[in-house]
Amino acid sequence: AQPIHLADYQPFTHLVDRVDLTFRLDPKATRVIARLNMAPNPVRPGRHDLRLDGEGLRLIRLAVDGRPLACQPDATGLTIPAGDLPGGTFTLETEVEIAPEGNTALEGLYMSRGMYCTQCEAEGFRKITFYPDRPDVMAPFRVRIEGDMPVLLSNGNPVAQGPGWAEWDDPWPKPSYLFALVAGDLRAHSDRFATRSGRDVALNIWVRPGDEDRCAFAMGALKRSMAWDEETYGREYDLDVFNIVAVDDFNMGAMENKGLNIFNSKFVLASPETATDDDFDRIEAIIAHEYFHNWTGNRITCRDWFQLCLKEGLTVFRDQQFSGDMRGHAVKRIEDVILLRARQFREDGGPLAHPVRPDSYVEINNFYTATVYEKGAEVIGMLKRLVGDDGYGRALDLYFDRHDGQAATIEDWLKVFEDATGRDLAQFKRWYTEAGTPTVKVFEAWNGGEAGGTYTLTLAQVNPPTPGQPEKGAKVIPVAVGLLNPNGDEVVPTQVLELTGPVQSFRFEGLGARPVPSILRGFSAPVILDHDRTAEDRAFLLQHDTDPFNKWEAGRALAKDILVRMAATDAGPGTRWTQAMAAVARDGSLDPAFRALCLRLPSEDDIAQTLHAAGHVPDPARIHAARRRLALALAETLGADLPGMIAALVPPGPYSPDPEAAGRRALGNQLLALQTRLDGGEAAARRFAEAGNMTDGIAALASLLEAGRGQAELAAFEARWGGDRLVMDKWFALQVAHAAPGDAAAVAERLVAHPAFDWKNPNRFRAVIGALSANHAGFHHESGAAYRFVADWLIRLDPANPQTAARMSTAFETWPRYDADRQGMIRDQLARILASPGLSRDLGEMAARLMG
Ligand code: HT7
Ligand code: ZN
Repeated sequence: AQPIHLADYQPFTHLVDRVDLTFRLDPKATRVIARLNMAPNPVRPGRHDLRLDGEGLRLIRLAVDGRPLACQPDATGLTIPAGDLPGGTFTLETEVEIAPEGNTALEGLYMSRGMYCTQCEAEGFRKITFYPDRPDVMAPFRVRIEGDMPVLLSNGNPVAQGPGWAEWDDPWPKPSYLFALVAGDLRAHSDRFATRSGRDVALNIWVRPGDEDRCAFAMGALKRSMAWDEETYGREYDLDVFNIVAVDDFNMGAMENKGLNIFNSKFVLASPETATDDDFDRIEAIIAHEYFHNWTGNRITCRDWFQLCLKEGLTVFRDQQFSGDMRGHAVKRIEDVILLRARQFREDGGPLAHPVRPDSYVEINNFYTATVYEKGAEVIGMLKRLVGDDGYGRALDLYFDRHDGQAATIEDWLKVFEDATGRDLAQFKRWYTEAGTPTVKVFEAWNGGEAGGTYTLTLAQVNPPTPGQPEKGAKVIPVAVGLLNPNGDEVVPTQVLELTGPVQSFRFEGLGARPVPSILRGFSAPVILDHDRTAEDRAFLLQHDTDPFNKWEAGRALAKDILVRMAATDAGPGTRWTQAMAAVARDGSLDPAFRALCLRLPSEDDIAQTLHAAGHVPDPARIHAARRRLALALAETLGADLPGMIAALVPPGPYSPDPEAAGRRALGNQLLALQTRLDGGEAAARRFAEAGNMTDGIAALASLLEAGRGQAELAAFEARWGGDRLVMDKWFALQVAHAAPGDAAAVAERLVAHPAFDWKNPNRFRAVIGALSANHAGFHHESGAAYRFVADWLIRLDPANPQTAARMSTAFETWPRYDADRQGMIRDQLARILASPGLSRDLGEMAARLMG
């Protein structure tokens, strides 16, 4: 397949003024009748053929202004010659037949356990009807659904309904990727929201019968999101109804279709018995994210798919702000950075690196990445820091005023910031157009004197080569810095240094003593800080830094230094980190959630990333052993205090997922994992037996599996939850995630033979194959068994669901880090994937890029 280039963008030849759709639902033969009111696009003068996208559609009828045409579709669409079109406005009518029942790719109209649903982003609408399936063609839609289902839903407001039919009208012009339809035997969990201008909005969460009592948390999150967007961004909801539907078979997390969000049921359904604190957290964040898209994505959409970060980066930034407001900014920021480093830095450092705004793609589904989403959000965080909160507020108001109802670009976005703040963003734009994680090297100089000394901080940036981009210019990097004196007092409060050149020095004068700098506070830029620091300085910052992110970062860096040393040499764990962490664990003045984050060791993949960056070849087995050894050392340091500390952290009262209680459980369960290293699982087995909520139950089970126990508990868990798909996903994933390195592939092999392993369900597939690739030492076991197993399953899944197969192939993206044997084994698997007959465009593009 040929790549598509941003440079080739042209507006569409025609405008669509209005869309009328009729669906006659049938699992094997659904009829879709489309009436499109169209006109030539004045920005494309002259007469043009009309090219409509369409895939897998059986054309029944085609007419222009009532006159039948004999044009026949090809594999990707339908061309109506200019000569068959009137010079002015016209009505195009098509009737097609599709088979939702056989649609396992879960794009377009498909069926999930008897229920019809759609997924149109990015290019799924073309699997429903012939249409210019591109985001810059926007039109109001009216939809009639006929089908033998109790609930028939589409976008917008309900117009009319009767037995077996319903009509919906969406007055807001939208691109086809935001179209949605759902039909099924569903029950609603309902509520209402009054907007600040007085619109009374009906809210419904639609689920399968029996799941109604697991919707309350999601509904609360929706109402909090609606209120927050009004208060923080001045954005109100704009329809009379907001519907959410939970679906079991779904390729990603959720989808922001106008007025009809469709969610993976995993991100809606929650009760204390079935969902963990992390699940509750994610549900709140994803509900918010999809809701926020109503303005950043739907009212203002993307001109083309290269601009995906325009809506995704901004909406992630907004959902992060929201979660910070709801649950605490310090902990949220640390969690976001852990995720950014684990996913985006990993991507940026390998063969799949691409700019936040890519300039070419083969399959756009392959660009819903951590770079577009998470780095896209970081870029907005930097912009906000550079222009200040007021400047950001003015720019956003201007963005909504100027571009409401439009399909916009990154150039439009940067222009509103320039116009609102007067700042030139030409250099800043490199963050959008250049891939790779910059490294900022730090040099310090101290010049003491009678009247006070001068401290000079020199920062140098290095922008590494990435595929297709060997050389890069310097970026604008906001580096938030504060200085502490040797007593631990902050002598220079946070200020933002702007690094714009390759090397720059910043002077701080009149200091009484050589300060200890706290650099990159709040992780003010997505960069790797290369700062040779002593363990004393790190321990000092862990104790004294007033910036919670850098306080955590200091402990993290201490742990990483030790782990790198342990994995690369025969060094032992020493006592510095363990003593420091024991003090953190016991420090009742610190938020338990923050303490839990401090105690959480860097992941094995993160250690491998760090070792690679330091010029070592990571050995997965040694990393695994070092990490366990360090955890044991911490457990031994806390020793006999652990049971008392664990007991004291149990939150009072009935289960609640609120941040305070969740933080206590997070710390308590982390200490339980340490306790398991000392008692072999006695306490964890008791905790499992007594657990009154899923968070504690899963944590205890994970600890037991880590200790090589837990078989009886797994059986009890299965006996209790065997009928619950979402809970059983946890059961599958946990066993693979916590399998010993040499057993992981065999455990996965055994689980795919389990009668409940439904490989066509993306959640279940991810639970086993995804968990195996996330078990670092298991995936990279020297036998290569896990590499073969994952490749086998990607090859099997690809014909059924190319999007999910392609997404999961990122398991192989880190191959250049490892030794020649592992590199060879992974490349053999990639070659095998590439040689598979009938390989999809999705997986084909990924395997080719992974090969490099
Ligand atoms: N905008 C959506 C991205 C998306 C998607 C969702 C579900 C299935 C397939 C999908 N392809 C793209 C989700 C979001 O970012 O909010
Ligand atoms: Zn999104």
